[in-house]
Amino acid sequence: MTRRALITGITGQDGSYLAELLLAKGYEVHGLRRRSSTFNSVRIEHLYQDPRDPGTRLFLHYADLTDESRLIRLLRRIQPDEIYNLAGQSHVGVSFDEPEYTADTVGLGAVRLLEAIRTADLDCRYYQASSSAMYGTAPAPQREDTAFRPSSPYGAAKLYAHNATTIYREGYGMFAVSGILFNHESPRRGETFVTRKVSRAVARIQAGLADYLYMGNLDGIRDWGYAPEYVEGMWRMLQADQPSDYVLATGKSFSVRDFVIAAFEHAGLDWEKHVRTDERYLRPTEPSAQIGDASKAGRELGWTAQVYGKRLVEIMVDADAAALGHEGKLWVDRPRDWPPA
Ligand code: NDP
Ligand code: GDR
Repeated sequence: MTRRALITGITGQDGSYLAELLLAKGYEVHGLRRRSSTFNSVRIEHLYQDPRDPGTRLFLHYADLTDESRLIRLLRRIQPDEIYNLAGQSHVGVSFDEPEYTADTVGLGAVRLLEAIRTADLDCRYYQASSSAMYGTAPAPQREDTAFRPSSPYGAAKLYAHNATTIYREGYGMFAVSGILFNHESPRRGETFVTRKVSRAVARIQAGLADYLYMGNLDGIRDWGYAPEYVEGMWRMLQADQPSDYVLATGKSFSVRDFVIAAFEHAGLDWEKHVRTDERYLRPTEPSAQIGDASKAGRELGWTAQVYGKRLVEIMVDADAAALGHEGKLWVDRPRDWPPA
């Protein structure tokens, strides 16, 4: 029997890679998309299938996590076996400007979806996109049993959704799990997250289209992995015998400054000539160093990160440089040696 999956946030970075993965595994994939005045489906354009074709296995539905009745109606109609909740306002900096909206889409959005599953009386498995931002000021390395101390409205909203997922698992016996994912990047990363902002700027400066890159705090320490590997980890969590939460991370630390230097060096440029600071990109608070310990996922799911550090920087800078040459079509973004040997 064909398995059926529903992805909220299918138009985002992770949603696009997850849709690719599930289609390759033979799933029928349903995705929620938001109504927008401009096209917001560029990351999944290459996966588009004509809904009139009888063999179609990808279906998109207009919906928003702020609209509970729509979620219930859709779940009743689609009857998914697996739900991946990846949707929501995902920018930490923006969450300081829009804390209420962030709480609504990220925190309450997850609860609306969990309630819709109960209301529609579905027997399905649920994945919640939890985040290392929930650890906030907790000291590194962080793992599943590290106490959460979020330091942003986004981290607090994610923690609410994370706790709700645990409550629905324990209270209603649902197969509901949270993947606590550390930063994962790719050429499909949104242009305002730091890695993509840097790789895009480096490509443009190298091509003579820009002179300067304006940055905020360069001292932040992150654990940056490669998004296509992380969606495989999400899928494995839902195939496990028992529902349990897992950290996915590389375990390697890199500062924002390290990333900037590596990106400029890869393009043969001197970063100090091109990088300037702009206070607008500073945040009211920053978390402590974010470095994950994913040994539980390694032991129980056989998952380990393969791509990180300079290799990740190179993949992103090369893709942005190539995109300048082919009209920004970033879905052609796999490095030649993918998957890594
Ligand atoms: P993106 O920002 O790329 O994608 C977010 C998705 O959510 C988009 O499809 C967006 O739609 C959709 N969305 C936003 N608000 C709503 C709403 N109100 N209703 C329905 N859909 C909405 O994020 P990523 O792909 O990077 O991340 C996926 C999830 O994982 C997010 O929840 C993020 O917070 C979380 N996460 C991400 C990590 C990372 O490093 N990437 C690490 C840990 C957690 P549209 O395209 O229309 O904007
Ligand atoms: P993060 O990622 O906050 O970890 O959230 P982001 O790339 O936004 O910032 C990383 C670090 O870089 C510093 N920084 C800047 N950040 C941005 N965006 N723009 C800048 O100009 C800039 N200059 C310096 C930041 O201050 C920070 O220290 C990401 C998101 O994907 C979340 O959804 C996810 O949950 C977490 O990762 C894990």
